[in-house]
Amino acid sequence: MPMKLPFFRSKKEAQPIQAEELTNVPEHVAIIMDGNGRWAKQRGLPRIAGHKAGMDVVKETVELAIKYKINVLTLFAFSTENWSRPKHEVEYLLRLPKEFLHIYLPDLIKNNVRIETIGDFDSLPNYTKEAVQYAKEKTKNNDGLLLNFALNYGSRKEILSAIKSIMKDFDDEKFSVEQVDENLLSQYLYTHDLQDPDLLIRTSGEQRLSNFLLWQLAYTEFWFTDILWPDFNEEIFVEALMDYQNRSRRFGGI
Ligand code: V07
Repeated sequence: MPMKLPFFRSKKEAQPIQAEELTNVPEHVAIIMDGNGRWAKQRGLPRIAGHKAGMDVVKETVELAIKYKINVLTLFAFSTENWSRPKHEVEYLLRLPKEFLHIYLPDLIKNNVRIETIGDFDSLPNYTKEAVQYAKEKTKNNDGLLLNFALNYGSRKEILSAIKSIMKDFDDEKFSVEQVDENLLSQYLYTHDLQDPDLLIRTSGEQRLSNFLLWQLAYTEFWFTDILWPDFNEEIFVEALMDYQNRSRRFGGI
């Protein structure tokens, strides 16, 4: 018999599992929010309708992360590969940060959320940069959930740019070859002051990393679901958290 704990204890009670009942919650959860286009297609809607629906699920997921006492939530919002999509889709996607913040920033501030990004920020359009920079500034002293958006992010690019910076600093005699170790390289990544993710979630049935956090996910638990991102909800999230809890319990038992 599979030992799968239900989100609801029993149909009769229909009492959701309390946040306090989850132990060993991952401190840092990273999510590849896939399946927005497919969700729209299934409804005969344009792809951008899926992105919009996905945006609202981001806000719901932030609330869940707070409820379940997660410290860091890293969301893959825009990859360096996304530039090759049709121009109107790219433009729509890159307007979403501003739209999201217009609607939700006051609430995020109220909830003590700090907003950060990883990725090639400078190459983003001004309308994206300005809105996100404003939000970072407004939330920089908050010490609740760290909401970290991967924006124009690509892991190989990140590692390459780290290597280039390391070589420059080596040229400037800041350290010797012997001092180049994992810790030093980590300090040159976008994630330099972030702990590595404990749990990676990818929606929509794809089971690959798609150039996301290749270095940082070395020891991370992976969790995949066929659910499309706009359908992601508390029940699915709790299932992922419980699977993580069970894996870490087994791991701890050895
Ligand atoms: C985007 C919605 C979620 C599904 C995946 C693709 C579409 C929220 C943001 C965002 C980013 C930075 C920020 C505030 C909000 C976002 C993009 C796409 C590019 F500071 N959702 N979302 N950014 N989607």
